[in-house]
Amino acid sequence: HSEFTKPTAEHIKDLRAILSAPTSLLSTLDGTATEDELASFNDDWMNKYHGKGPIVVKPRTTEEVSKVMKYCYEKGLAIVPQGGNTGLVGGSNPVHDEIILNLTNLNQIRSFDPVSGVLVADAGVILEAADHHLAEKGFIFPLDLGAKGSCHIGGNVATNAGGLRLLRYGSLHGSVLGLEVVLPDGTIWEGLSKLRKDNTGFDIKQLFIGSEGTIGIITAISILCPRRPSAMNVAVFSLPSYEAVQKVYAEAKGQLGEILSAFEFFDRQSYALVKKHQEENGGERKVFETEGDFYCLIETGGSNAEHDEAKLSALLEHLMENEMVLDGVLAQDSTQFQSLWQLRELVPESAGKAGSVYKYDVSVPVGKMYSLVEKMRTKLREGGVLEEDGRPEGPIRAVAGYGHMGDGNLHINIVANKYTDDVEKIIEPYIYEIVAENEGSISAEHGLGVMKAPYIGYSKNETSIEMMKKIKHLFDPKGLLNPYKYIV
Ligand code: FAD
Ligand code: 2HG
Ligand code: ZN
Repeated sequence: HSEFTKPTAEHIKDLRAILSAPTSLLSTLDGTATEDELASFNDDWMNKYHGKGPIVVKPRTTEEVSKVMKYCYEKGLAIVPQGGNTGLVGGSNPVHDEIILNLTNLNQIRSFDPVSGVLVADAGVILEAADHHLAEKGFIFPLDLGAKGSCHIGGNVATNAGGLRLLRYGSLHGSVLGLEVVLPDGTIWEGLSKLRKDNTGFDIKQLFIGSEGTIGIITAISILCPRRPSAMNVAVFSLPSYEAVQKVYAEAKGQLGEILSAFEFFDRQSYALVKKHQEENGGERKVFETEGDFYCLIETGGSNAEHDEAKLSALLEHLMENEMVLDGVLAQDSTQFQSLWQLRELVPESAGKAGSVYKYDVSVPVGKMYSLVEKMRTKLREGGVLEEDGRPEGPIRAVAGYGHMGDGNLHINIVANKYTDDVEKIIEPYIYEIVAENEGSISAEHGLGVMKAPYIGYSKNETSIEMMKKIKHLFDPKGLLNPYKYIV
């Protein structure tokens, strides 16, 4: 990292002169923060990646972001953009002493048009806050995910997050209509279009969706939001096998049609992690008479409660009668709706409570998805680190498979008693090899960050990587923005 300027107290003085509020800059270099106080910015959500950034800047306006960027560009100071810091690939933390540019203070809703459904908001608005704002007006944010209480909508766009309802609302590449971005040299790109259709040349905003803070700072987004379904329901089933999950998925698509809004699956090991976590927090409750090796969650969202319920009940009956599922629970009220969703949404948090988690987020054809989990277990057993699932004394405590079935997106969480090179060497690059064998993607939705940057070749060919490098260089010729990540 000697290629970048080392941040000093002199830089802090200059940056303070740019920022309107004294609390917008925290640093260990001038005694305005201790190392402990900066830990929540330097450490990632998994506690796997630990940066040593001595400066956190929290600008309050796009103009302030622009001035900070211009200053850092002139001085050759490296920067890591940070939203809610919930990313799972070490993308939002410094690797060395990069300046952390955190967007928390850019948190205003700018406008909402109830006719078009277009929301314009600052990047630092928390996803759940944006969705609450929309709910009051009968609309919904077209993205939902477990980290909604802390992640930023700007961070969601920067990672091109997928989440729990992509099946219904599609990718952010479709719903984001415009962006306001500060480029590495401080230039403000005014791209906050509200148009659905615009064929006047390259669609520049697409480059920033999923760019993980490597080519610009997203300061505001404009996004198309659908009407909130007036009727929503959820059912969770226990099943005997992965084949059964696939059959139920096909059946659900056929019988529910346009009201199907999510289809998630999780295995016995994932469910065990959640149950343990809930038990430890006093929330123990029997959900199924008959448990299974697999579970699936089906959500419907429509405009007519009776019509939707009739469809979902008919599906439930059909699945039970034909012995396609072992057991099923249909939410009876909004409390149960939430608690059934928790069985799925709590998997990442529960795994985190059980140990240090190696997370893999891959796309492969749906039929092949679960074989990757089985291969991974075999590999770990052969490596002598997985004795038996769930045994707390071995180096590996659990291998859990779950994910967004409808998107062909599998999550493998390998819960270890600690992060070690020995365990990592057994898993990587093996996991990427088996993904490549299936012509899959080594990152379906979490991104590359620092974790997968060296492995991009498993999913992208040389020509694609060359084009990515050229684009990076075009926007960030000094390589100051989120270095050591994405493409290295
Ligand atoms: P951060 O973690 O702060 O940053 C992520 C990346 O984006 C970094 O590279 C950072 O530099 C960059 N960045 C952040 N903000 C900006 C900005 N304004 N401008 C430019 N670059 C920026 N992901 C999914 O896709 N689907 C899921 O279902 C899902 N579920 C999750 C559940 C949990 C419990 C957790 C902890 C994470 C989950 N994630 C999921 C990971 C997901 O990437 C993040 O939750 C979210 O999209 C990141 O937003 P953030 O604001 O926290 O960004
Ligand atoms: C989810 O789908 C998230 O719950 C997180 O993408 C997955 O923690 C993970 O591996
Ligand atoms: Zn996911």
